Amino acid sequence: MHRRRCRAAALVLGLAASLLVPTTVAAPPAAAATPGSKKVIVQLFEWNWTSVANECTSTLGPKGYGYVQVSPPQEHVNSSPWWVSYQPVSYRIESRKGTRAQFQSMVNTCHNAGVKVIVDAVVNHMSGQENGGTGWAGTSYGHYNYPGVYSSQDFHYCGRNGNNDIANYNDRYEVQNCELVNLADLKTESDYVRTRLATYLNDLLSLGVDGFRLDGSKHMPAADIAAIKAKLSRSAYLVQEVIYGAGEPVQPTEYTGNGDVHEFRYGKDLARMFNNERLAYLRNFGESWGYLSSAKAVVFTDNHDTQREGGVLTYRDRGEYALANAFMLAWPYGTPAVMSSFTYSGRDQGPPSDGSNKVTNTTCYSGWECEHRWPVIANMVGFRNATEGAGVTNWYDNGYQHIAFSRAGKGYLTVNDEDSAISGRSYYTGLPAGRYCDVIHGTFSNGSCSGPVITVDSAGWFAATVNAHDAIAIHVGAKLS
Ligand code: ARE
Ligand code: CA
Repeated sequence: MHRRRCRAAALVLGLAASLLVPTTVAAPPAAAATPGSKKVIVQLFEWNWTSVANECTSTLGPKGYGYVQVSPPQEHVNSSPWWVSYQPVSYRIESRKGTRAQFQSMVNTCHNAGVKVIVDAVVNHMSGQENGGTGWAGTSYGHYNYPGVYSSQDFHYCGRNGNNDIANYNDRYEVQNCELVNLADLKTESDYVRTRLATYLNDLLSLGVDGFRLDGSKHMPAADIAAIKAKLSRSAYLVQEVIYGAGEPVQPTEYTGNGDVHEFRYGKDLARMFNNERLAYLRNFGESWGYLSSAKAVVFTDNHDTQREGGVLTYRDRGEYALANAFMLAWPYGTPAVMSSFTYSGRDQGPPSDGSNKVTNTTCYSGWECEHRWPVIANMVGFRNATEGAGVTNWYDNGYQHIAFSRAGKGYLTVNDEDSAISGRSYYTGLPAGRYCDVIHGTFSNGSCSGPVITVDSAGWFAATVNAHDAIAIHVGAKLS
C-alpha cells in the first residue's frame, strides 16, 4: 500500500507553494564554484538551440550547472513525436531544434557562460521507416539506404524473429545485432561504419562540443564503442546509456572502460524509498546497493524514457520530486543529471512546435516544466558545488522518513518525509559557526538570503522545525556571516 496515502493536500500545496513557485533567477552567487568543480548535468530535453543558449546565460551558468545535455542534433525523420530525434537520416546538423549555425552559436554562448555541452549521439542505428521518406533537411532515404552515408551492406540483418527485431534481451547476439524497435542497426564492427560515426562525432567536436551521451550503448559491443572512441580527434566526456536489466547478459559494467555509464537503478530505488519504503535505508545508498562504482555512474531521478514508463518520481510529483532531487544533489554517489521536461499527456506527444514541426522557443512553466529552475533544485546545484569532494558524516535517521547528514565541513541536509512536522530537536552539523541561508526555502544572492536563516552555534549545532514533507539545507557557499 502506498505510504503517502494519508498526506493532507494542504501540506503538498504548502510545500509546492514554498518550493516551486517560479522566481526570477538570481545573479551568480558570491562563492561561485571553482573551475572543474561544476559537475552537475542538466538534460534540456528537446529544447531548441536558441533557447538552450539563452538558458546557459540566464540560468545554467549563474546557478552552477556544469554541463547541458542537448537532444540529438543530426537530421532526422520528419514527424511530430519527440522520438523522431532518435531516427537519423543524415549527419547534417540540421534538425527541428535548429540549424548548424544556431547550434554553433549555442555552444559558444554556453561556453562563455561556463557551461559545457554534451550531445545525445545516436550511433547504433538509423531510421525505422520501412518505406523511407524525406528527412527534416530534405534528404531522401530508404530504411537501409542513406545516400552518400550508408547503403545496405552497412547494416545488420540478424535473421531472428521474422522481422530482425530484438525480442529477447537475454540473448547477447540478438541485443547487439537485431533491430531495436525496427531501427536499421549499423554494423558497428565494420571499419567504414566506425569511421563514418567518428566523422560525425569529430564534426561536433570541431564545433566545440565537450562530450557525448551514447544512445543505445547496450546495443553495441563495448569494443565497438572503444574503436569509435579511438578515432576521435580529441578527448571527450562519454556517458553510455546501458539500462541495467536483472539477469541480462549485457551488463553496464562492461562499458566502464570507455567512460561513464548511466546507473538506471538509482532513480527507481530512490522513488521506491520515497513512495513505499524508508528514507532511513538511504544511509548507504550507492555502491553497497550493487550499483556501478561512484566515479563511473551518472544518476538521475528520471530521464526522458523513465518519466514515460513509470516507477520513478517525475515533475508530476511536485514537492516530493523536489525533495528527491535535493537528496540526489546533496548525496555524493555518482554524477547527478537533472531532468528538464516539456509537459505532456501522451507518451509520443512532441515538444511545443509550430505547424512544420519546428520546436518553438521554450517558455518555462507553460508547455515546458523547467524543473532545473525550480528554486529547490537550482539552489541545491550550488550545494553540490560547494560540497564537492567532502564525505558524508553525522548521518542521522529516526528509523523511518526523517534523515539528516553532513557533507563534512561544507554542508548539511535534513529531509523530513513524515506526515507531520518534527520540532524541538537540534541537529549536529560540524559546520563552522555562523548564519546560513536555508537554500530549500530561500535563495542566497549578493550576501543575503530570501528565506529563513539557520544559525549554527560554536559547537556546530542548530535547532529548527522541519515541516512535514519538507527539508532544510545549508552550505558554506550560502553563508551570511
Ligand atoms: C519509435 C516507435 C516504434 C517504432 C520506431 C521506428 O515508438 O514503435 O518501431 O519509432 O519507427 C525512442 C523512443 C521509441 C522510438 C525510438 C525511435 O523511446 O519509442 O521508436 O526513439 O524514434 C531499450 C534500449 C534503450 C532505449 C530504450 C527506449 O536498450 O537504449 O529501449 N533508450 C534509447 C533512448 C530512447 C530511444 C532509443 C534508445 C532509440 O533513450 O528514447 O527510443 O534511439 C528493458 C531493457 C532495456 C530496454 C527496455 C525497453 O528494460 O533492459 O535495455 O531499453 O527494456 O525496451
Ligand atoms: Ca547494434
